[in-house]
Amino acid sequence: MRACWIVVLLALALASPARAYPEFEAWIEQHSGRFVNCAFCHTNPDGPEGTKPGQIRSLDAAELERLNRARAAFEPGQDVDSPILNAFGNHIIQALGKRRFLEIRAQDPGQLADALGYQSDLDGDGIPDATEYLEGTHPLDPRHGAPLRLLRHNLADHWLDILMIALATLFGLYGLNHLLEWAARRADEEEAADDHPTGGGVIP
Ligand SMILES: [Ca+2]
Repeated sequence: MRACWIVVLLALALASPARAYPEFEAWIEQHSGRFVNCAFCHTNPDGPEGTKPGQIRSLDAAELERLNRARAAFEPGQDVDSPILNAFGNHIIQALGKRRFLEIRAQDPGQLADALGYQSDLDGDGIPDATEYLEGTHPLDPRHGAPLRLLRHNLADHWLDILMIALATLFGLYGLNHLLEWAARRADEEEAADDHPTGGGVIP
């Protein structure tokens, strides 16, 4: 009996650190209506368990060391660089600490956005990571975001380019219009000269 308990406890000890956190995935999908997978926070879209790149059984000794350091980062502000997490996943643990992260997971995964705050924008698309979490868009893909937010950001970011293109187009059209008018005038003048020749030097 004692041996059974040891086996069960050992299995739990080995299994629990490797588990992903599907509560967050489920919350994002329910809140945003968008489908997300483990790649929202993990290196591998199939999650942390397995032998594929970015999964636990593929890690070498140095990567396991980084993994263990990240797992022990219970307080915020520590250097977190877990090989099974992507930049957003590492940012969460670094910003909140694993203790607060696990509390949010148990209480309400929706609290994660406010806990992170709205300053960080890892992909630089103008949409804070926390907002992307709420809206189910990927915080590491600058092409993935609510279309209107991306449009506003792009307009604000590239207004000078857009203005220059608009001015170049206007000047181009203005110049083309004048060129066509000049060509038409020349054609009219040549036609008039053909209809009324000047007489070619005949002296009366
Ligand atoms: Ca973003």
